[in-house]
Amino acid sequence: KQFGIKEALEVLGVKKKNNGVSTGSKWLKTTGAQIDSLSPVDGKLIGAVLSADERSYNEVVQQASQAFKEWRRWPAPKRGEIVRQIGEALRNYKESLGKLVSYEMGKSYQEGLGEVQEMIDICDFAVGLSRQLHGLTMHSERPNHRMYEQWHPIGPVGIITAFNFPVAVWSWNAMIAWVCGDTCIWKPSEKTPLCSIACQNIVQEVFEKNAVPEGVSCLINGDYTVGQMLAEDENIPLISATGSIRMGKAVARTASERLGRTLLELGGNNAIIITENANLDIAVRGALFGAVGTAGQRCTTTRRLIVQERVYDEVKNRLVNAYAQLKIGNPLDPVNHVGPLIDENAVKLYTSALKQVRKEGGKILVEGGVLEGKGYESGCYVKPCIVEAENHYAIVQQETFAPILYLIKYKKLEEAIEYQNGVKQGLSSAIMTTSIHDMEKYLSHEGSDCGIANVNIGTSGAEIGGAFGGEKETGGGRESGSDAWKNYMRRQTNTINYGDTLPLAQGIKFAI
Ligand code: UN1
Repeated sequence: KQFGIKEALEVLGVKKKNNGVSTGSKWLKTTGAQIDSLSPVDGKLIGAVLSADERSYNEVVQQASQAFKEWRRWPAPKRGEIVRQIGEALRNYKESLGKLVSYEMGKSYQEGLGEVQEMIDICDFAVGLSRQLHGLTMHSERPNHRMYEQWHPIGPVGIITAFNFPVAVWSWNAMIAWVCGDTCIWKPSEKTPLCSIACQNIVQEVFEKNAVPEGVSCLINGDYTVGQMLAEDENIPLISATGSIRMGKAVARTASERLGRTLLELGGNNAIIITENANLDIAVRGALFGAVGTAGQRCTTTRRLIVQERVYDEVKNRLVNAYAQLKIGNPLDPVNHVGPLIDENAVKLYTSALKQVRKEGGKILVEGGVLEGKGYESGCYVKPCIVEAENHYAIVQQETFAPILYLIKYKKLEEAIEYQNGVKQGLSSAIMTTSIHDMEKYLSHEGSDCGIANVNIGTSGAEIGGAFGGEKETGGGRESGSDAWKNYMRRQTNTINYGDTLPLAQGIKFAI
């Protein structure tokens, strides 16, 4: 069965062989390694891109720095108008781009469309924001003085993204950074390079129509060594990185060495607490999508289910039944719920996690395994599974990017919250309850310690309007909505004396 991938690639201007380094209209010569993009859906080669080498990297940074000098002079609402047009273009390309995301990354077509919708939403958000980049005014302690703060563009921003949201996470960063007056240099995941080519083409179409300076949108494909170049580079005042904790620590270490800023959105080990009085229909549905959606490869995926002992068996049975009905297969086929993992290495990590949890004493409730045979030729399809476990198991403490759900029993809410917070990561969390008491306790200072805490909603599927990110080893960064834009600007405090004397602050007397 054909799902229109060929047509989508054509519409998006993605070729068999693509140069992976661009400053906008220009695609730069490079001697960098070729990255082949294999689809986890059927194992076939979709196309290839060339990585950046040192020379093309330097050219990109120079162009982005030069473009910044001009772009920052465009009035913010004019920059917003450009982003508005990108949102329009994305509406036109939604089906094609959603298809490419699904085929190159392996998430369902529905989720591919959802990802493009997130891009459209952040464009809309950024357009409004372009008229609201406001600072505060304060009262000076000195007579005839005025004090205020303003926000200025910061410079070229480095954006490192992961394979699991190959287009949306870039857009959260780029659209906001652009209305803020920054230029962007995107280092996409080497597992989903073709998505980046498509995005660059869409943006370029808009930029060209509006004579946006060359270098406002730059692309540098490559592996971690290219990301490392960004982290080291003093010309890049801010690095926004999404991915593993290991990657985030490396980026943070390198960037902090030169006192560069970082915005990190790293791993999660997200839990849902189900209390005894929860609406179990909502709870089970929320847990199901949270655990198996995107084949467990969201940083917001539900990895742990912490269930009150009185409803434990019922939740367990309902989930086991639901898992039995899951259809695993080609994510472009709308009958399937679960697609493949990203590659064979991810399958290995999944298999070894299952082995380890068994060794630690976990009891398998829904058996896992790698699927073989017709439709599963890529070797990347695995069965979502459920394991009865204890929170302290070493493997439960880790984030395995796969559909493995750990069930944990509790008696008292305090204990459940302790389990939930008792991991190194702090991204997303949820409670399923109808008790106001439990809900408020969960949301209070002694409740969830995560960046996201939901009630009667699963852990994944956050809207772009809120600030997205988490605490502890998740990295502390906040992207997307609310006032996350402040990360992409520099703050300046200004005090103006409009009198004809010079009173000093703190009443200091200094006279000759
Ligand atoms: C990610 O997995 O890196 O909340 C981002 C969600 C999505 C974004 C996930 N809106 O699940």
